[in-house]
Amino acid sequence: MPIDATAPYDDDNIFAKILRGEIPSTRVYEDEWAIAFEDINPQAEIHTLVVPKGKYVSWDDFSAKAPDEEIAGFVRAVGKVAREKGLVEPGYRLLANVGADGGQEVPHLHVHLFGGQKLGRMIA
Ligand code: IU
Repeated sequence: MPIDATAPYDDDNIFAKILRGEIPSTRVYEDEWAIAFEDINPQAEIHTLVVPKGKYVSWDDFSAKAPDEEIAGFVRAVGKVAREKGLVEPGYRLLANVGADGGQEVPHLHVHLFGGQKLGRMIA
């Protein structure tokens, strides 16, 4: 079910549980600001989710409210995951779904990292 990006943060969302270690995940990266794990329903050869440790519902929430240090830490973490996966050459794609029209289903900000193949053009 797509979420309302303006709803208050829900501590019981699935990524909050993954961050707390209450639900297992295939964690491939962790630093002070973020974790990354493989998407359970991959849409590309490589489909990794990068999730900030801070409690932000969406990109909107994060970009409006997170301190600059946290934004920098998260953005750098996304780049590091892509580099560690060897994706800089040949390239990769980042995506953040926001709210109902964006098709966001999990109400904790996450950036999708796609790669490992030639990706087609897409809007939907
Ligand atoms: P979205 O941007 O909120 O639509 O993406 C949610 C993603 O989280 C989607 O690609 C799911 O396959 C993925 N996911 C997951 O990796 N592990 C889970 O337990 C659940 C969703 I629920």
